[in-house]
Amino acid sequence: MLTAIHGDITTLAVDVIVNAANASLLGGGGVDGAIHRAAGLGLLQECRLLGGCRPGEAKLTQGYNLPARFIIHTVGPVWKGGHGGEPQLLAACYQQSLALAAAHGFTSIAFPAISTEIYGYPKAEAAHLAVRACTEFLAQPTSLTQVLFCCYSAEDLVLYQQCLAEGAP
Ligand code: AR6
Repeated sequence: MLTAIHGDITTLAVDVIVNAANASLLGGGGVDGAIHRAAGLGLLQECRLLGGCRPGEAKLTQGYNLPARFIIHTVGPVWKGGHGGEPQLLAACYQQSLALAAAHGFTSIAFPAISTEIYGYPKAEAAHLAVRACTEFLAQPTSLTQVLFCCYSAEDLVLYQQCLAEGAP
C-alpha cells in the first residue's frame, strides 16, 4: 500500500527509512543532515566503512538512535535539465532501495522526496516518477506491504496525494 504523509522522516517507526544522501555517504544538509543528527555518531562510523555510493545505488545501515530499525542510503541525481539520465537515475534510487528492503524481508519503508531540494529535481516530475516506480515494484510479489512517502512540506503532501489519486503508471 502506498501512502503520503506529512512529517519528519526521522520520527517514523518503520522497518527502514531512506536517506537522500551524497556520494560520500558521510552526511550533508537537508534530510541527510537530519538523519545523521537523529541517528547519532554510530551511523557516521558505519558509513565510513561503506566506500561511498554512486548515483542510483543504495546501501543499508543500522538505524542507531532512530525509531526506524534500518536506513537505506541512496544518492539521487543532480538536476541538470533532464537530459543527463536524471529520470533513469532517480527511478533507480527507488527501485534499488525497494529491492534492498525486500531482500531483507522488510515490510515497511518510508521515502523522502529524493533529489528535490538541494539537488534541484523538479518536484512534480519527481513525485510522479516516485509513485510510478513504487507502484510497479509493488505489483510483483514482495515482503513490502507499506510504502510511505514522507512529505516535509504541505505542498509536497498535496502533490503526492494528487499523484496517488491519479494512479500510476
Ligand atoms: N524528513 C523528511 N523530508 C525531509 C526532511 C526530514 N527531516 N528534511 C528535508 N526533507 P534534500 P536532495 C525533504 O535537499 O535534493 C544533502 O546535503 C526536503 O524538503 O535533503 O536529494 C545530501 O548530503 C526535500 O523534499 O535532498 C546531498 O548532498 C527532500 O527531503 C544533497 O543534500 C530532499 O531534499 C541531496 O539533495
